[in-house]
Amino acid sequence: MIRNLFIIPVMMAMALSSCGSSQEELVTQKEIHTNWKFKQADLQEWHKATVPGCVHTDLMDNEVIEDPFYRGNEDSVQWISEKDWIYRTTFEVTAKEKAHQAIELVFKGLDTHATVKLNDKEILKGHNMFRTFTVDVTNMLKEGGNDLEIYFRSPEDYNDEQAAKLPYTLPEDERIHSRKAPYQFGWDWGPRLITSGIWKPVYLKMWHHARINNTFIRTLSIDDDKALLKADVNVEAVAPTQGTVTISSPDGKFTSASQTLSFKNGNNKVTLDFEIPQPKLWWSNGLGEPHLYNVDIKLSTSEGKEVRNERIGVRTIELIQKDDEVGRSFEFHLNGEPVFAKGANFIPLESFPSRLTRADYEGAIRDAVKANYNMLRVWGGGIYEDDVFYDLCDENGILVWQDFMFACAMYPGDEAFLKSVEKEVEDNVVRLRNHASLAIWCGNNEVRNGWFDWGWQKRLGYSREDSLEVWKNYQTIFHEIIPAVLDNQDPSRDYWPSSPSYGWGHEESLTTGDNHYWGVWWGMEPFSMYRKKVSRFMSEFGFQAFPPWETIKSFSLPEDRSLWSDVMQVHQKHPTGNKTIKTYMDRWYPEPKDFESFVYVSQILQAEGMMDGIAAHRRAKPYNMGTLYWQFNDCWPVVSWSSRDYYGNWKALHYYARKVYGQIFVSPFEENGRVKVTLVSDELKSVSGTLKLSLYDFDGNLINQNDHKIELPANSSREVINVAKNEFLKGATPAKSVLKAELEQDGEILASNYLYFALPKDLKLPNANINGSVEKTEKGYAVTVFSEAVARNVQLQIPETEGWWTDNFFELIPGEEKTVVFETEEEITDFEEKLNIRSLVDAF
Ligand code: BMA
Repeated sequence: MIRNLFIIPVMMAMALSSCGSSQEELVTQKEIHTNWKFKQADLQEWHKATVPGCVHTDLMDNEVIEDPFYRGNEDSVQWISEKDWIYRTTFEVTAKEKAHQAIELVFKGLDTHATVKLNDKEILKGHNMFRTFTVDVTNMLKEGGNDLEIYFRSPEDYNDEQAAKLPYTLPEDERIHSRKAPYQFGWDWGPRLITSGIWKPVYLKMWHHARINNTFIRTLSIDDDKALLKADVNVEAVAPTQGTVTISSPDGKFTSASQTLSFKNGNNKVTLDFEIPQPKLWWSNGLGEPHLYNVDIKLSTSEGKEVRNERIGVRTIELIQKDDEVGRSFEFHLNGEPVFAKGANFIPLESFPSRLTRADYEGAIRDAVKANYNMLRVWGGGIYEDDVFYDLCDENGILVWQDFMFACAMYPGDEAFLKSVEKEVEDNVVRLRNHASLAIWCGNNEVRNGWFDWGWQKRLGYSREDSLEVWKNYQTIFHEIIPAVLDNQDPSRDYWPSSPSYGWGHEESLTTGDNHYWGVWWGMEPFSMYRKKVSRFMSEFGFQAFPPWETIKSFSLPEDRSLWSDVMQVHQKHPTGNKTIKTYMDRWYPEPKDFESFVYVSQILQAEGMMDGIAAHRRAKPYNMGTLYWQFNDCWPVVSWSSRDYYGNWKALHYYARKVYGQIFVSPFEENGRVKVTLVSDELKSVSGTLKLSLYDFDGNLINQNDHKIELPANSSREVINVAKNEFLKGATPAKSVLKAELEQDGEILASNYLYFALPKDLKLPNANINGSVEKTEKGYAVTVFSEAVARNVQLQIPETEGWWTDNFFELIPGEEKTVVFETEEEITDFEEKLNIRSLVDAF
């Protein structure tokens, strides 16, 4: 008897596991992406539609409108968001599909005020493009054709209606009533293109018995021997049933953990602890490998199985804020190590995000990595990014600062709105919480700052009661609803209610928390103020530049190509943008000889000015522990603060960012009549080397050279040279001299940089006569250049060709050769004729 009892369960277990591989899938998914048509609600004609997509791109595909990015077309498409739109399809359901115990219709994203009908019956009303909507349609589907219709109400209409219900006006009230991407209503770098449509996948999810709803995997503790992890697996059952949940490693990196239990009808939470032996940690770019573990989460019941795969990183990430003599620190610690955050603010890559592809995201993250970023801030006026974005950040060691989507405005506080916000936050937290790259949740962008500093209450004539109510609604969203969802769904991360902590006019912005310093640009303060306005963490600051000439050509005709033309003004969204660029340019540079030269100089101006700021932040480590400039990218071809344009072309700033964000950064600078050199290291161990300082005149004569043996401590910033300027120059003319500073280790240059001793407009740069040779290489074309005199900001260009220069906007000292590669997949037969080379002196 005893033997039998013992044997039977083992045999059952064998039977279960042997059918494991052939077990049926519990869950099947079927996309509903074909046969879609759309029309303007008050017209008769139906057109073909693309799903996922949006009405603007559909209208373009049907040649109803022209490309809104071209010339001044933006204006001519404004009617679209004043209209209602209807999307419709018919999809087939087979008898086998219909036989599932549960069937859901899932909308990953409806933009925005959507009424959904299935077979003529209303099944959903949605008012939030950031949510996933799931409708139980088990008893509503027919075998054969099913009609699905979505009516999108004009977002402008909806906003007007909601605004009229309030006794006061909320700032930005033409957009804040809709939970919809704020930037689409127009921003100071973005066009006003307010989309409607099915912007994310729509599908049927069909299942038997039970299925996995979602998972939450987190690291509890790490030591050299092992990491302890916990997984919450949320299982939903159609009826009470037995099942097993298993966590395993598909590549044998850890021992599986499993639990068999009885599920009740509805939601069931299963918690499993598991251990990873000798864990390899996840590190951010520059500090080590962003190691990821594959984890399979499997649910099996007598009816079948469902397997989900997650990739997780073993790491700890904390925001450390400590009171000190000046204020309070703001620094991220990754696996216990303080990390200097280097990167920029990420806005949506597109005005029409539904047309983004994986390749678009790959290109963007690749360029962040190439410029030595380790952090991107997903800014609160855009969208919660696609899963692909976070996957790529995980794989590439890019930490993510994630804002919730609230920016530069106050928000309503009615029950329906708050409920919608709560659901949105929950959907996105659950979707993103397993990503190793996700470092922090942040409530909003500049909402608190705006309330206290931008004069809204006065301008909008608020009574005391109005102000109390609007502020109370703020508190409810950012200090009650969001923290409560995070407590429940992601207690593993820090929450920062609003960025910045104080507006840049406040003393505290320099001593406590994070800062958006806009004295340069908005305040017209000189770039040199960047050195004075160093805070604990710079989460925004920036300066505009024109996009590359080829990008300007893409949206303009020759007659549009001047600073004040109508078309160029359409592609400049800041109220005084071009004037501001010109004012700053006049301070530093002579008048460029033509518009194309102006465009080039605007990029140099941006790069040099921002370099001043970023270098100051880097030198101020550890007082300052992060610098995220405004802004990484663009959503259309425009003049903006970006360092990488809409087409992925690098402005000069992106090349400069790569240098200043290097693991080792050499920073020569002039201050109070003294020449100083600071060395910054982000390495976690000390670095030794030789600092080589070479002073040249513009003909390339070496005036002075000296070497200094350096021992640079781990994760530090050290001033290593501090000499009176006169003494340093040894009688050389400041306007005709340049210092090259290099850190050398065993014959290898770890980092280098240059310092000029006069403003660009006072420099006596001679004609450089840059020459070169070209060689075809595996990846493209290698160009070796040399010059007869010092050449500043050398730019190489191949017009009308897609490709990327491995370096650009660099300095050339006579007697030195520099080889850069134009990486391209194109065959360029007349490369040498096409190659344009210029340097700063050629612009005037
Ligand atoms: C910042 C951002 C954006 C804006 C940028 C430039 O404060 O948060 O609102 O685009 O300034 O003005």
